Amino acid sequence: MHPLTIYLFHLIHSKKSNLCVSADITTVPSMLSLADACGPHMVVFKTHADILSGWDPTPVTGTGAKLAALARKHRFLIFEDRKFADIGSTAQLQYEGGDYRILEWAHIVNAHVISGPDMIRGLKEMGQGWVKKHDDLKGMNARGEGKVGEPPEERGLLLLSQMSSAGNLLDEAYTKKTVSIARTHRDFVMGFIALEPMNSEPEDDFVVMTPGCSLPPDQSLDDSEFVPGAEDPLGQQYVTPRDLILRGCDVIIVGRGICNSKISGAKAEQYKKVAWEAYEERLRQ
Ligand code: 5FU
Repeated sequence: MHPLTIYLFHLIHSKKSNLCVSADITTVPSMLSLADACGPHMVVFKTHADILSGWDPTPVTGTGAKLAALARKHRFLIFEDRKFADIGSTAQLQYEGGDYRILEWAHIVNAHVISGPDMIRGLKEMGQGWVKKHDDLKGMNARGEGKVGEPPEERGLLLLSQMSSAGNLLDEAYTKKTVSIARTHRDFVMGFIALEPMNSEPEDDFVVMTPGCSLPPDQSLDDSEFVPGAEDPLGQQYVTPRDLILRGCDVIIVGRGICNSKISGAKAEQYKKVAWEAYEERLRQ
């Protein structure tokens, strides 16, 4: 199993949470506050670095370092939803370079395989190179933890094998092809962004993280400006956390249902509880 997957499942069970909070907000201070407020309730924090204004690229003290410190404080994995899709060489530059230097702070990134499998090889070279460069941080225990129980310095990739948006072009043949490409890079590909489990061969141990997840408004709690329904006005399609977990997804990804709320920590806790109850129900079946 991929080392980050081992750590992820350790977190899922110790925090009783299958929740990934997606930071679909546009300033660095609000993104960091969201990570801090939701940290106790989530196992993964998903970012879109390129929608944030005020990104501080300074090594060691900048935005990436601040986010990494929160991940250590609350124990969660950072997933930059970069959706790489270019040729391998360009994807490597996008992963390592620019102001964001994603490689330094994101445990997980994702990619479309539209440009072919060599792009995965390119990203894998960078991810594995990063781990080698950080020998001191590499040692993991059996739970997949790094030093003092913190997230390990491993790097992993999720492939988009399905999407939640209406009319997307990822048909069944594309999904199957994506999974078969993933099988050739098990040492770097942790799993998929998908709407259902993708494991079908005995040796498959891919994780599935699923966006397009919402709860109906809760009168006692809900103060969101954006209350997700069955669809948003731009084709996002929503399913409840319970549905997703019962169909076998490992982690639910929730964006505006949490991050548009003034009480994002309480909303995260609400999503966590509903998903965890469904997970326990699934384990009993
Ligand atoms: F790959 C995908 C996908 O198929 N659907 C998505 O919604 C990614 N996403 C991301 O999950 C999207 O870019 C948002 O960051 C997030 C969902 O946000 P929402 O506010 O919960 O709809």
